[in-house]
Formats: sequence, structure tokens, C-alpha cells
Amino acid sequence: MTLRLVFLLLLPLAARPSSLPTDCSDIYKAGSGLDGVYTIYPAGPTSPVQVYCDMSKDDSSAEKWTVLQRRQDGTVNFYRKWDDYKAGFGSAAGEYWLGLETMHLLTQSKTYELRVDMEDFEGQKVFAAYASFSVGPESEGYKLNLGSFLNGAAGDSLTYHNGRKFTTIDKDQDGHGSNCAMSAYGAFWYGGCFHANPNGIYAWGPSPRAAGVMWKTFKGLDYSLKTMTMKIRPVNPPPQTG
Ligand SMILES: [Ca+2]
Repeated sequence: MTLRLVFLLLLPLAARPSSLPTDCSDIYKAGSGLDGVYTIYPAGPTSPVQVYCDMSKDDSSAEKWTVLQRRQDGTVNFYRKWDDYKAGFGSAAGEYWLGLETMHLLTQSKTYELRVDMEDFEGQKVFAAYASFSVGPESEGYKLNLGSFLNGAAGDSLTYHNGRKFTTIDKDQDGHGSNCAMSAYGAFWYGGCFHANPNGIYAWGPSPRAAGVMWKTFKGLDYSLKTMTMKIRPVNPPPQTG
């Protein structure tokens, strides 16, 4: 085999890592237009992660949604410890949490906007949209960096959590004297404690103990929602900074 032939055979292999999809938008642009479970590589070829892609045919944007978190039927237990919230859990085909480390890696390379979709048990569907979303490194407690509230009938229950570190039942980084993950039966970027509790216990509607899947500006803090989904897509072009 000539050196020239070896080079030509190796070239596609060498080029492959840079073309691995980092998010659902990459997958869509590579030709896969159907909603469903795909594998993304937020930090190169050694970091495959299964994720649900919302390719939203109903909007004209060329950028598509990568689902970070989804509640819909209570089949997955979200009352978990730090290691699970760091690594991710559940099934990309159903309820899941993508994982803080993956969220951090994913949001380093592009600027993403966030949309939170939710529905109550009476069939009312609303959302809340934010200009940007990223998660800091573990050394900074996986701090939430959230842009301004854009729109959505759900109202803004997430700005309260901007700049907070992530808290679980076994890692208290909140701004409360006790542990909000314990009192809210969840895990989140708690302050003292929350306006939104997407990872709370699945409680089928009225939940007077303020421990359910909640969004204060939509149904208050005594109602656990039927569904909640957090998803991100690249902002194109990225907003001006400075
Ligand atoms: Ca605390």
C-alpha cells in the first residue's frame, strides 16, 4: 500500500470527530428531522449521551431543541442525590434529567436560549422563554446563568433562580438555613427556596405541601403540574455582549 493511499484512507477517520453532533440542532442539520431519541457528543467522541430531540416542525427556525429535563407521568423518581443529578438519570424516551456535567459541557460551545413548556391537568399548555441559558462548572456549584425572560403565558418563575448553585438532599448549596431539596422534595438551583420546582415530587395536581412539580407564576405553589420540559436551542446569531 502506498503512503498516498494510506493517507486517503485515514483522512475520513481523522475528520470524523469534528463532525459529531453536539446537540439536536446539529442532528437536524445533518438530515434527521423527526422528533425522538438521538445520541449527542457534548465533549467529543468519548462523551456520547442519549437525549430527546424536539425538532418542532411548527416553527421556522433552523435551530432545534435539545431536551434537558422532562416530567410527564411520574414514572421516574426525581428525589435523588448529587451524583445522580451530576451524571443524569431516567430515559431519554420518557422522563429524565440530562445531568449537570453534560449541561455544563453542552452550554460552553454555543449560546443557547431556554424554553420551559408545561401543562396542567385541565389541558392548559403554556411556556416561559429566556434569552440565554448556561450551567457553570462543578467547581462553582454548577451555577445557573440565565438570560432575561422573553415571553410566555407561564410567567417568569425562573429569574429568581438565576445565579444560584445547585442543591440536592445530600449537597446543600442554597440560600436557606436548612436544605430546600429536603423541604421541596426535589433538587434545583434553590435560593431560599424556590419559585419553580421542576424536579419536585410528581403529585397529580393539588399539592398543599409545596413539594410538587411547580411554577409559581402559572398555578401557584400548591399545584403540581402534569408536564414540564426544559429545552435549549442555539441562538442565531448570539446576542451582543458587553
Ligand atoms: Ca441551606
